[in-house]
Amino acid sequence: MNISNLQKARAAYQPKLPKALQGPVKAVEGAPTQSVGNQAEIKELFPNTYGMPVITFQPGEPLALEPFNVGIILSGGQAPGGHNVISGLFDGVKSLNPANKLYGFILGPGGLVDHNYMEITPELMDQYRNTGGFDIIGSGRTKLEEEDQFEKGIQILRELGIKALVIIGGDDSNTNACVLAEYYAAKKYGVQVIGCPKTIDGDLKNEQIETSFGFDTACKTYSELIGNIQRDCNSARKYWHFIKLMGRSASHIALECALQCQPNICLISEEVEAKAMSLDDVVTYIAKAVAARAEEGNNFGTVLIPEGIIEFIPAIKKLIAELNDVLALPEAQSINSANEQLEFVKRNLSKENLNVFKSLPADVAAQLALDRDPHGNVQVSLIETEKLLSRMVADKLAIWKHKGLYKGKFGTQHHFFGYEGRCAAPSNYDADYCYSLGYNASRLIANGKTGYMSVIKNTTAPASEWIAGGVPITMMMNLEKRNGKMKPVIRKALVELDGAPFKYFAAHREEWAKQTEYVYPGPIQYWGPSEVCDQTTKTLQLEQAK
Ligand code: FBP
Repeated sequence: MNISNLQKARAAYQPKLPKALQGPVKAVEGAPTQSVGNQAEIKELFPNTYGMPVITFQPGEPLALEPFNVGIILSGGQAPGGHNVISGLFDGVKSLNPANKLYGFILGPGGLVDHNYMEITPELMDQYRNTGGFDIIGSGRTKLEEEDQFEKGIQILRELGIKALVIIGGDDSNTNACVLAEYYAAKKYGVQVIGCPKTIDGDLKNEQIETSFGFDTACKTYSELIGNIQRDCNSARKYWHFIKLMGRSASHIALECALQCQPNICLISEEVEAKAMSLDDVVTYIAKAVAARAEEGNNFGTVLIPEGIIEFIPAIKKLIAELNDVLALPEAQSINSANEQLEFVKRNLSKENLNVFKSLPADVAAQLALDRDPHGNVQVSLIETEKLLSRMVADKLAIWKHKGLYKGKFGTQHHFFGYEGRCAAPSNYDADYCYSLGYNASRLIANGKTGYMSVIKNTTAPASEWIAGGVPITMMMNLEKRNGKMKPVIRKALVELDGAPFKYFAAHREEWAKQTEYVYPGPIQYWGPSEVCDQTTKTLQLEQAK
């Protein structure tokens, strides 16, 4: 493998661990827990893993353990720091007994089912410490939900002598981890399953999980790019830049980038829904800001757009809900051309939703009617909302110009940032956080836990003061409709409109819209002053401010 100088230097970085994980631990148990919703139903579905206590690790005595092997799976979209979760787990498992082995299942959960695996040796591990990407074993989106998948899994786990499986994923993958933990516990197979909170989207968080890993690095990477665009924009003063940002349904990434870069406009999907805005309302909001800046002679600016916005426009949300049901109908399963699918959808939609469907630009309507990802999500990253909105704003401005209400110029550029940040070299925060999450998972395994997610808290404090432990995954669950059926799932965390990050943004956005108060964050720094290298996201700082 050819190695860059940055990677060589970064390989020598020793990630920090919370004090409690620096030696042997003891698990301190809290009170029994409940799920966030549908308690009776979730309890019935998870009789063996429901109600377990939250665990906190404190310094303790060494455990006398027989050697054991562990398996690891990377699931879903890439997020910076995945390799450090693996290196933390590797070092943690080896610290318990150097004879312990770690096996990686290749290309996601499918690797477990298809018995596709490799041993993570010390030499292999050393090539990937503190690097971005998931390429050490690859990732995939196979959904683990069928008994025959679990049974195929147990065959290979037994063959390799694996006592515990760690699944690194977002809300959907951790939901699957919980279902698997429950199944193996019910069958008394003696294999533990531990989850780990990953996703750049930042929507796997709650009272127990401060942030999902990768959000920090991805947002800093996008903010560097947005800052560069804003500097170009403020130099040439001739374009409006429409920038779509990944994040699936939640607008956490767009909000964090807005807090870092102070763009002229940032849309927040959750607000669009709360205010019941139509597509035309959103377009008018942008067009008014463009016109107001033109009045001051500023025919340039930046607009941040969360990729899931279209799903939050109430009329379109209703349409998507019905489309999901229609696409889950048995007759839809044998359709094999996009055109046929489009016609099928049109035949089966209610009149009201059909009208909304027909009112959408053809490319957007077609995308909404296509297949969902394996977890039932609309593939919003494929909808070119940045182009759609800029086209509609241009049309509106043209009408206003005709009526003499607008005299500016409206030149546009379009960008979509998502894949650019998902495999970036982890920031110091993500390098330490991920290593700690992995190391901590080894302690949950050593303490015999299953159905838990590895959690590290208090992460705005120095790493030595971070709090390590585990949270039962059932505690985060409720019932939601997926692929036409009610299913137990981890509740997604959307942007809270009464939360500190949104309130800070809302208090400043009018000024940012009118003035040019751009901030240019620059690239992630790994060495240098702590205020440059070790800052957490603004979202976390505002949320955790006492
Ligand atoms: P996860 O939810 O699996 O972490 O993936 C997040 C994400 O990056 C979203 O922001 C985006 O919508 C989606 O993955 C894109 O999926 P794909 O990698 O399959 O194109």
